[in-house]
Amino acid sequence: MASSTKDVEAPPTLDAPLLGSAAPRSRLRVAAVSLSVMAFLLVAIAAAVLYYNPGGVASNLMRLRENDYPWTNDMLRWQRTGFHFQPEKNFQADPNAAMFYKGWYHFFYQYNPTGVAWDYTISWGHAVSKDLLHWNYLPMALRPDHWYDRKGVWSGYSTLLPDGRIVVLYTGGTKELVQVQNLAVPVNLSDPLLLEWKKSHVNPILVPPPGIEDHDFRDPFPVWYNESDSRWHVVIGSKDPEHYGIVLIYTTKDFVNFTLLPNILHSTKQPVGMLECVDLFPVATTDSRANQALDMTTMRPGPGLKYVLKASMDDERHDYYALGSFDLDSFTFTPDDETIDVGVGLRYDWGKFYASKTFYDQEKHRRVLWGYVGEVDSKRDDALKGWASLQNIPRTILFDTKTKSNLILWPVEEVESLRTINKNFNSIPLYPGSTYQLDVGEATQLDIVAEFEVDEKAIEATAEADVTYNCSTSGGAANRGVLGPFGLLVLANQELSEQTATYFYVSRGIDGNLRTHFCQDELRSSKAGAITKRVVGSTVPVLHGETWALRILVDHSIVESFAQRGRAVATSRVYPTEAIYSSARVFLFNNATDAIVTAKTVNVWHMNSTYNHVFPGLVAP
Ligand code: DQQ
Repeated sequence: MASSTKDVEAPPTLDAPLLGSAAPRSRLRVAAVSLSVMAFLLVAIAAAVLYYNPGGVASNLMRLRENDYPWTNDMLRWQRTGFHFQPEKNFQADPNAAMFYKGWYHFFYQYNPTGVAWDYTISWGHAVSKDLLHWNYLPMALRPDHWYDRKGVWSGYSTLLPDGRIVVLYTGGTKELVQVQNLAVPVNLSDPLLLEWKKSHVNPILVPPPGIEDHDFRDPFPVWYNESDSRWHVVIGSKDPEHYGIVLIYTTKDFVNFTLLPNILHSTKQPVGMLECVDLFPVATTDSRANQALDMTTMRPGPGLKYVLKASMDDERHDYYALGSFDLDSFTFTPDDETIDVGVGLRYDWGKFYASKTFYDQEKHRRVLWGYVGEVDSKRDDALKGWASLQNIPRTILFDTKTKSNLILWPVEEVESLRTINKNFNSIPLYPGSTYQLDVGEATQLDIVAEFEVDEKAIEATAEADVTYNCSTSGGAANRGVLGPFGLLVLANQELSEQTATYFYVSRGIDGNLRTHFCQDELRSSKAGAITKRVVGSTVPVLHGETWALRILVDHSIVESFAQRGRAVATSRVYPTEAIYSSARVFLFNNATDAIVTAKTVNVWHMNSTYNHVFPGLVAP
């Protein structure tokens, strides 16, 4: 269910600095004792302040728990982003698709208007933008105000139909928590802001069919329009009694009367559980059309096309996709490779990213992806901040015609318009075990593009190395190998005791083949406890003749990293305590034992802030 965060791991207890000379043990002991005394004093002072000042920022807290960090208001304020979409306050989650309508990008999202966590008041927030970056909040589109959505207006899709109509299909939680599907439409199609919405008087339009549990039937999505019989096909995620994920399909002519098709669109080969927020779309696979996104509603299967089936896995809270084919007669999806099916193979993002959806932007002929990036701090910290969760910077999606095995996810081109001061670095040799500070000033809002080369001689001299390497079990950037890790440390303090490391780690198999791992290490991202810190990542294809390429968007408490121009992505939420404001730095590093790595080019841009504000003349949602 939506209310829980299931990928939480126990925070590790690593405290060694990543690089540079370690302090002698005696000094460490003295430092540790002084730190403990200071920490104790800070906690005691904070507890006293809270106890005697119940009207203060943390008035709802009577005392700090053991792992609580004594955040200051300045620290918490810093965590709010500069160029990401954020409501003014409270909790946001699933993007509920988007559309371009009469000159505006409309964005809908799960929003709790009353608190910083998911609860049954979950609604549809609504905002508009001209450029996907500067946002105007509008009044909420849908609230839980009928019996069929009393326990929440859950996720769904907003769809612009080819005939100009707009429909919203969404899941409602009834009083008894049965998941039903509902229809809503804009009151006035000539209003570019689509300010008013009305729910259909025949809601609910669908209830769970026989054999489907009441709480396993959600997130409807109109995928396909069949001109020959004027029918829409609508898919809904579910799971079967054996815990295999399934995608149900209905047909409808009017979004009121539906027929359940006897076959199912897809059943997972592994018992991966409930499929949330199912998405299905075509991608062009030929070089001539490689830069072109395709509209699912009108595109017919044929040569030069593949289909992407994506589902958000409720059990593990990650978004998986599979590449495959689509049969319009049987209306079924077949993955190219069953071992890379949804739930077991490729992911949109190897970090924190969930409940994503795409929309086809007919204005710029591109497919755009949003997912929400939840918090990994404590509920108490969210209450102190007054807000929770972010949306990633929207990403375009294309098929990778070079590897033919993955998608390419890349920040929308509009983001580049936020770039201001640029610092460029070329041909910087990084010797084994070294760091190199990039002198860019305050490093809290950045777009970094870097390319690395690894010393050919070291690669040739390495017969076999780290065949079983895996980002998440590796211990992170401090764990040295022959050919890695190397990359960047962002949101780092001068001493590197706080840092988020984004890096490559090259291993070599006995067959001689190199394998590149792309990882993001959050283990030292904050000195605060009560934060989930992990090493995330996966392998990424690096083709013959290619350099190792990274792009990193740093925006206060979010780090979005793209390897090999978007073949693999990792997003992290991080909450530094020292590497903030003017103390945030960025470094290159090479922690390989044997290879010299050259940072061939590094471009660092400072990023302008965008606005998120109430649409002029309207009242705050
Ligand atoms: N969140 C929604 C559900 C969806 C889940 C409820 C995914 O409709 O399945 O807020 O995060």
